[in-house]
Amino acid sequence: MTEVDKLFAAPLSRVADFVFDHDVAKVFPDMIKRSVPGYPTIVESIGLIAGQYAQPGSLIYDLGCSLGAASQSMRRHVRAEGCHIRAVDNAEAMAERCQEYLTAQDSMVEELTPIDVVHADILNLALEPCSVVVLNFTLQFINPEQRLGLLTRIQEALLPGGILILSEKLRFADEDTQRSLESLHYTFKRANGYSELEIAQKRSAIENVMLPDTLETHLARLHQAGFKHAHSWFQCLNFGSMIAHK
Ligand code: GEK
Repeated sequence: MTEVDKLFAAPLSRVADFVFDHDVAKVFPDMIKRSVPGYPTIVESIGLIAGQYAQPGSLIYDLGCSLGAASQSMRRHVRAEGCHIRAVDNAEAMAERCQEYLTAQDSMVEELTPIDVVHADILNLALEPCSVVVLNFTLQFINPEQRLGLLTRIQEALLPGGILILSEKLRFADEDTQRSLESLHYTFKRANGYSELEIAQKRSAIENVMLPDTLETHLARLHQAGFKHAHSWFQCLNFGSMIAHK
């Protein structure tokens, strides 16, 4: 069902801004695994973390779900009675394919947490009371000016004791650290079979679309959004994940 990512393999006369269309959806599982160091560990751990924090009878959100990897992991781990997962993405190609993947998971595994896939912009989505919210590499695609507003709405929707899991590509204020980890990230991509051309073209496609913040900016913003406590739980090269507690 999944194909090898060759989207940037041939020279392009003009590299357009990156969009989550049908071509991307087709190769997405291959693309994200070969591009994001630590992604499989993060996805598996999201299931474990959600399993610990999901409250009986509550809603769990996977915002910017793409093909639903985090949702699939949570469905395997959440054991609390009566939970429901809502996976949301504003890219039609992603939401459609996500639904197909989840239906396939349903037909193979019994008694999984029920889930619905919603094609919507998370900036306009009314959030219902929930115990766990996942933003797995989604916030970096949101306009920086709208990030605090979104996080505040998530904090307000969370039940007491609820958590947000926030994974992001990280930027580093210290220039040497930034250079070192960026260069190691390209080494990671080369080791996964991406050519210099693919790396360069992907970088120019994504640079106006995906705007990473520093870990310090994230933690300060989470506090500003009203979270009681926020901390990092994972980092691999320049990619990391945090938990924010209501
Ligand atoms: C995973 N979480 O595999 N509303 C809804 N969705 C959005 C919005 C928005 N405003 N902006 C971006 N997206 C996934 C991976 S990918 C990360 C997440 C990446 C969606 C966008 O359509 C895309 O599917 C996703 O956020 C980001 O666990 O490609 O690096």
